Amino acid sequence: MKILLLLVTAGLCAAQYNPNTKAGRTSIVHLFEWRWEDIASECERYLAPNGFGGVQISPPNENIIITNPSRPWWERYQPISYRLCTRSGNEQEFRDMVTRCNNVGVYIYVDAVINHMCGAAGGSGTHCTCGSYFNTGNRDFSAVPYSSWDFNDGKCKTGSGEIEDYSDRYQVRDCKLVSLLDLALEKDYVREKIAEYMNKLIDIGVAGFRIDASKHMWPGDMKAVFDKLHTLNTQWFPSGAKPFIFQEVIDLGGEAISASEYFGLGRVTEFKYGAKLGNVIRKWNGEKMAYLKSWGEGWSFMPSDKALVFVDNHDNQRGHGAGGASILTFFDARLYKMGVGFMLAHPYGFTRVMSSFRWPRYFVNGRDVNDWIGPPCYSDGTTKPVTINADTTCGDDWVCEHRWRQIRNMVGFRNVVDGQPFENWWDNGSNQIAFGRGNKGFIIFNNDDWDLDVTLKTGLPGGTYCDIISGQKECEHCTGHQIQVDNDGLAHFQISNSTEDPFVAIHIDSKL
Ligand SMILES: *[C@@H]1O[C@H](CO)[C@@H](O)[C@H](O)[C@H]1NC(C)=O
Ligand SMILES: CC(=O)N[C@H]1CO[C@H](CO)[C@@H](O)[C@@H]1O
Repeated sequence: MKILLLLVTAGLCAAQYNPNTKAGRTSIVHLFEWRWEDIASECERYLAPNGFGGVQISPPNENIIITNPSRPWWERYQPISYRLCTRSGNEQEFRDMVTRCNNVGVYIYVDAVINHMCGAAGGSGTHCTCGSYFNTGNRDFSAVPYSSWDFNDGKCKTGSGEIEDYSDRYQVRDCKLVSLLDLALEKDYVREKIAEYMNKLIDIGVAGFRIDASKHMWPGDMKAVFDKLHTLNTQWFPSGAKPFIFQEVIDLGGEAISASEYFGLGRVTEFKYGAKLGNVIRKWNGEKMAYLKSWGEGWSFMPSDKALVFVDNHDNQRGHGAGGASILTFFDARLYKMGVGFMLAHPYGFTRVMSSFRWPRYFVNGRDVNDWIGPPCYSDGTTKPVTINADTTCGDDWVCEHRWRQIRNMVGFRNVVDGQPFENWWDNGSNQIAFGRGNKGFIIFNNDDWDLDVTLKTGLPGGTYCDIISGQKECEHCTGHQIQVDNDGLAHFQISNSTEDPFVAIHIDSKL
């Protein structure tokens, strides 16, 4: 009996690392700033049929309305209460989205902003997305409610009350991050209020959380909150399933706080991944793709089963957060597709695909002065719906990288090769590389400035395969290049360095 209990407990704990996605669905997509109504439709019409496992959504709780600058995307990281109304929609629309997505097996992951409330200069009034009264002067957030007792003002030891020195772990966790009012998570009342919010979302049917600004909270305080969380809604999830937790901890090395302090609570965002991959694919700092042979822990990343990985996120694609200039984004589409293709083919980590809106980048002294611009919206600030063009791309400045053929088909590739070993590596000592995933899939890149022409062992059974980068299998036809694999698993590849997408990927489900 005792042993059984122990086993059950261990199983429950482990579930926080488990994304809770349906079997055979191995990636989630961040539909940054999308409206709930559009996400519900996207789950049904696109994400489910194409094998996406889930959606990370923008924060669903009430936030301050910022008018100078006009409605920046970052206003959603300035909570006013835990009421569910934002530019993405109201509670009714939120519930409808969760139900409709869950019903087609695409789960919802909430961006939970629990470290802080809005900025100290927010003022007082009802200029927020549900119209709840607040006053930053006396720390009154009436709709939670929080009062001055519930913030870390007395605990922070810096003169300004702000984080002044990132090498001091007490400052990083007890002081204000860019003036955001820092909640006292050591207080049971605050823990209760946060847990109440998260439990409401769990009961509605969400599958997990991205925990914003985790580095700025003590892991022990976070654990106390997570210990109060319900198990997932059994209408869609197995009994006893715990919410997936992935924590935003920016750790590029060399700071007081390391990602490993959070491994006990769930997965952690691996920010080294996109920063290093960007350097490799851009061929900066003497990097080359041949070095990717030891990608993963071999590059001193965190253990694969703790990592949430991504090529870019909503912060570092516009120069916020970690990463810097090397980060690949949709603005560098050709390199970006290679980067995302590599990520989705490689077994390391749990993968998140980015889906962005376009903004007019404008660099002054190396900094994008338009990095604040919010989602496509009407003059009254209402977020525009995501329109879908006849060719399946998105309109109105919604980029929809997840709908790009190369990226969508690689999400499928990852599902097909799930659990298969990384093998049959080849490289030319430079930027031509290839590898397989057991006998299920094979991918080859030419990021050199000359053509590739080589015969390689793929590990795949003999047959004719359709390349899922230049096209795909439709009925029994291939709309892209065909690759012949002989009975020994050998295949001949030719990739011109100036082709639109200098990589080729085949898998058993693309066999004709
Ligand atoms: C292909 O390589 C040639 C040099 O061999 C180079 O001039 C050209 O820019 C390359 N094309 C691309 C798209 O990188
Ligand atoms: C170092 C280097 O460039 N090695 C090889 C890369 O691949 C081509 C053929 O695909 C060779 O010609 C190069 O010598």
